[in-house]
Amino acid sequence: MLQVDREELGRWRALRRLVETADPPTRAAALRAAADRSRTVVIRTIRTAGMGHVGGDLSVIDILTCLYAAVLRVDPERAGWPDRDRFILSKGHCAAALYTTLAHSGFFPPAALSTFMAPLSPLNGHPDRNKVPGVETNTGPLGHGLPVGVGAAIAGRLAGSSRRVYVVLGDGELQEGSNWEAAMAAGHRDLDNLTAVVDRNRLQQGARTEATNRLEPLAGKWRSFGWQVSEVDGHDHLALLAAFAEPGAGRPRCVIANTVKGKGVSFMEDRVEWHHKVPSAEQAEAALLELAP
Ligand SMILES: Cc1ncc(C[n+]2csc(CCOP(=O)(O)OP(=O)(O)O)c2C)c(N)n1
Repeated sequence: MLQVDREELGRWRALRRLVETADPPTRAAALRAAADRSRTVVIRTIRTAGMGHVGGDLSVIDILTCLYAAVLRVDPERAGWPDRDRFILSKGHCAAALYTTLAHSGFFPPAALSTFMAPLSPLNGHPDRNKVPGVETNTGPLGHGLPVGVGAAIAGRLAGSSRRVYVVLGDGELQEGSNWEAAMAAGHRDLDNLTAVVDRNRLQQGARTEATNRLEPLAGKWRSFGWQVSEVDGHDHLALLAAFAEPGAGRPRCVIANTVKGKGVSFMEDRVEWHHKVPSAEQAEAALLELAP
């Protein structure tokens, strides 16, 4: 069973305090350092496992860093606290990015990441809520996270709780029709306790999203389903935080985060093959050098 890591927990609490109280440049620098550390760990984790989805991990890591360092009301010491916010990584193939962020928040020791996808490890290729503290729902089959998030938001409302639900989706994932049923239900019920974040890196497995099944005008689609929409640079931490802090309008919110698949490693950026290619020893070394020169 994975247990809280006290050292990481202390570090995470200090980061949260700093992000809350510091001036914007200091806040931005702290978030940048946290995200870069996570990128480095993701590369090492995937290299050790010999499997993973590095491109999508690197595109989503700034979003995850912002959520855990500044937005989500969670407590790694009480992972099941009833009024915690619920976070769902619907693009569950990017489990390495989620596990790294959870480990860096103190939910469990980062050393466990070296077992990613190994036989009997709790850190499976797709997240399992029964094995990993902090994981709220099992994901991997695309198109399920938002419907579950809608249910969780309705449940929160029925319970009279102030908790919020956040769901991170892939843009390729939006081609699953279940997302649009969920979006329609959330709009119909004015679920103002629900935030969807689209990791808009414009690539999916094997192709560009727009070549496979056009998503644009994406913001207009969400608006037409009754959502409040903002669009930001998904690698700009302060812009992400501003989007999450926007005053509500009594409707569900969608943040379209424009990102780059493979962000931070020049030879992986916006390259379709890095969806699930594993870096060689030399490539991993070059990537780590770019991330921490
Ligand atoms: C229902 C379903 N169909 C197919 C897959 C295989 N698959 C895994 S990742 C992926 C592409 C997802 O693209 P996107 O949502 O844009 O993720 P990202 O590019 O951010 O990694 C596919 C088709 C799956 N996991 N679930």
